[in-house]
Amino acid sequence: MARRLSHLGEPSPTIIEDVYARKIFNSRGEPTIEVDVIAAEGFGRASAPSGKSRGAHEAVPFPEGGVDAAVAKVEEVIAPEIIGLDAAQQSVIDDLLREVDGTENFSNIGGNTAYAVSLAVANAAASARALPLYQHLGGVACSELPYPLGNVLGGGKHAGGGAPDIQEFLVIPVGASSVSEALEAIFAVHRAVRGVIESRDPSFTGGRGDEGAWAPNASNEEALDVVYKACDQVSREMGFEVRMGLDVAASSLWNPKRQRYVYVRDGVERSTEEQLSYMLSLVEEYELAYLEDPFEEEDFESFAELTKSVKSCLVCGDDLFTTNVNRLRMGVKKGACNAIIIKINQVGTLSQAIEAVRMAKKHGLAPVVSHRSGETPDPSIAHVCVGLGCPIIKTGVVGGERVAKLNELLRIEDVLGDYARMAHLNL
Ligand code: 2PG
Ligand code: MG
Repeated sequence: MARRLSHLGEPSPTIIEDVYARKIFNSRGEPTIEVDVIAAEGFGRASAPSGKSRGAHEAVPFPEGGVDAAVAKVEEVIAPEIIGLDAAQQSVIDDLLREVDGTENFSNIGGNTAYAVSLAVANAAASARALPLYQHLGGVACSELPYPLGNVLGGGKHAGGGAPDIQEFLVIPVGASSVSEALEAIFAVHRAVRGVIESRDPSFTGGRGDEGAWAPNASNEEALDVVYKACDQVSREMGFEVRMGLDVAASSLWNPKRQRYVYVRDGVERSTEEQLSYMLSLVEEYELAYLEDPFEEEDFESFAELTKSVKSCLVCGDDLFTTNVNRLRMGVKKGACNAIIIKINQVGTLSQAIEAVRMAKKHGLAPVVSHRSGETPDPSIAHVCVGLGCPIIKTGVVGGERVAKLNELLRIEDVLGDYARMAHLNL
């Protein structure tokens, strides 16, 4: 170990002494990678989530050979490079990961491998500095907390055949004045949704999709009505507004040959123009506060058309942007979206995600830090969201791996005490 000094030439508590990787399992029971980073005076761990409805422009999750190959890459290729470096220099480590990989999309070492190393390094640096990760990333002035955006009913690729075509029916408690109040509201809506489903379908088995959202045998319209009713009920009970959102995940519905959005459950096909007017009608009828991926991932123009036609609704790009600054730059030029999903493993490293957040804020897009459908109990994204000052966290409602992030927000709120305040929502 030759390089044991920090970049200031002093002995540093954040110097990386060892890196270790292992295979663990995510919430779907699929294998994934976990990385431990041991710094001179700290320890960091992170594990990678996995998407099911992935964007075409995302980083490749694992190298050829899967998780076993990823673990071997960490030990044989990555560890020797980063041992001796300073974990506090996140961008140096992240640049190195890209260099070691040598491809545009992390197809050599895997985006999830890069994710786990990058975030474990950040956690190790925070631990060595005796700071929570959000403060390591955002500094001492960091005190704004995000609104939770969680799905209470689901379909699409995250559920079975009888469920709606729209992937996620989301709720956001825009009127909450604290995280604890916000969480009470989303859990109440989740419960209320079950009640409304059962009142309409006594044979409902209580089945849930990948992210813990109820997966009923229901058309898209029935599902929209159920969630709208539950939001209304809980808004009245709680005394503040809880609004509805959707993740259409429209690339999963798009049939490029037919040039149509195919809604299998509803037995309906829509052209791009019809999809636009359908989306506009949903925003109006259900007073949507949030609409993610309403069009397929290459159709920047329709995103722009919708964005300029709605008021008090965030039009968010997930598969459209894949947390990638080059895609975001295209979106900004065309006026597509006023919000962007930030999923670190879509690009691989924390530094690249930070760059996307900065660019989004500069151009007035709300960054929404997000989980994946296959998650681990790793709570790091709650810290990333607070540390980077993002106003919304999309991390599901129930399920241990989702609640892990929400409970971490409660801990942060508790520690901040009187300094805690909710972020500003441009709604
Ligand atoms: C999405 C996500 C998370 P996946 O589309 O936004 O909800 O799904 O992780 O399967 O891409
Ligand atoms: Mg999405």
